Amino acid sequence: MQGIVIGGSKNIFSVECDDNVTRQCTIKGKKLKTEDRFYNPLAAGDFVNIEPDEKNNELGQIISLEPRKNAFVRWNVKGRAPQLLAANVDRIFCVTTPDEPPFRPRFVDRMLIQADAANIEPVILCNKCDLPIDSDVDFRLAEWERIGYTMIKVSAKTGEGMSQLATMLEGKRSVFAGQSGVGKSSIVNVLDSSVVLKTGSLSEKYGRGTHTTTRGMLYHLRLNESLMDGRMGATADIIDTPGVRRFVLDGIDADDIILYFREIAPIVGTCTFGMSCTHTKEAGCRVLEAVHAGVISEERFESYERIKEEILTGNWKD
Ligand SMILES: Nc1nc2c(ncn2[C@@H]2O[C@H](COP(=O)(O)OP(=O)(O)OP(=O)(O)O)[C@@H](O)[C@H]2O)c(=O)[nH]1
Ligand SMILES: [Mg+2]
Repeated sequence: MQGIVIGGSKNIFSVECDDNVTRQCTIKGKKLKTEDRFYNPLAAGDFVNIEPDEKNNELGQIISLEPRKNAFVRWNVKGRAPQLLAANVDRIFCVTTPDEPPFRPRFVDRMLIQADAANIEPVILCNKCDLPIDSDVDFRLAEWERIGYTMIKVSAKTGEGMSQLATMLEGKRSVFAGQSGVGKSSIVNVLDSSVVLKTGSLSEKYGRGTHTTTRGMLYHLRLNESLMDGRMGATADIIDTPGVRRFVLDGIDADDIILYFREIAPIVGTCTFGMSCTHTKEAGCRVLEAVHAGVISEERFESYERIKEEILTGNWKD
């Protein structure tokens, strides 16, 4: 029988099966044949084949994993392996805030890079737009839009922008990712008022959020009709993920990182020294020229330099 993984830990997974029964499943033989490079063998959104338990219909064993359409991962520093955050999704919503927790544009840049590397369309979802927006933050948000990323601004608190978000989510499977405390679970609660996820206040001590959500989990939402112009029956699948303190890239070479900066990539290769240009000091470097001319923003260029450095040194900053 087939099913979709709703959530789970290292050993036990909730699988919503084709007969509409959600079973708690272990992996038969403890290991799946296909995947052993990941920290966790399965993620929310994975399709699996299971054998229901003969004695207890609420239990089962996972026999195999169906090939993934895509997977959103990050490098888990402590586990020293890539960690699956979600599988088989249509879009990744990179959730950020102008403040509370403090705005961290490089965190967003890394999520955008990892999404592009996985061939999944990223959307930047800026929550807490009820808070005052600093001019630096405003510039960065506008810059992402200028270079072609889809941006959506909402407030889970006031409801602003939520109809537009609901319309984008309808009929699709999306993942919410971002720092702890940006309001990922709060947004889910506003989209479907029959869902009540735990949300947490920001930790005073760190101003970073307290990791309220501890496991990635797939929800079948019934979007509130008030968000859909009174239309009932609109649905959306959302994978809510736990906030991470650091989003460390997985599987991207330092030399390739520049190609994931959408506004820089088309210029790479046009420098006088071609592909061997390091974009640091060469005469005839078209990338540096574009930075000086303001075609590429200094902020994004610095983000590129720093992320490249992080990959080379393994010294990842918050
Ligand atoms: N001002 C304001 N606060 C918000 C908004 N949305 C959420 N919050 C608050 O932000 C805090 C964190 O919200 P959560 O939904 O728990 O954040 P999260 O991203 O799910 O956090 P983790 O589960 O730890 O990753 C809570 O105190 C919310 O009430 C908003 O739009 N505006
Ligand atoms: Mg949460």
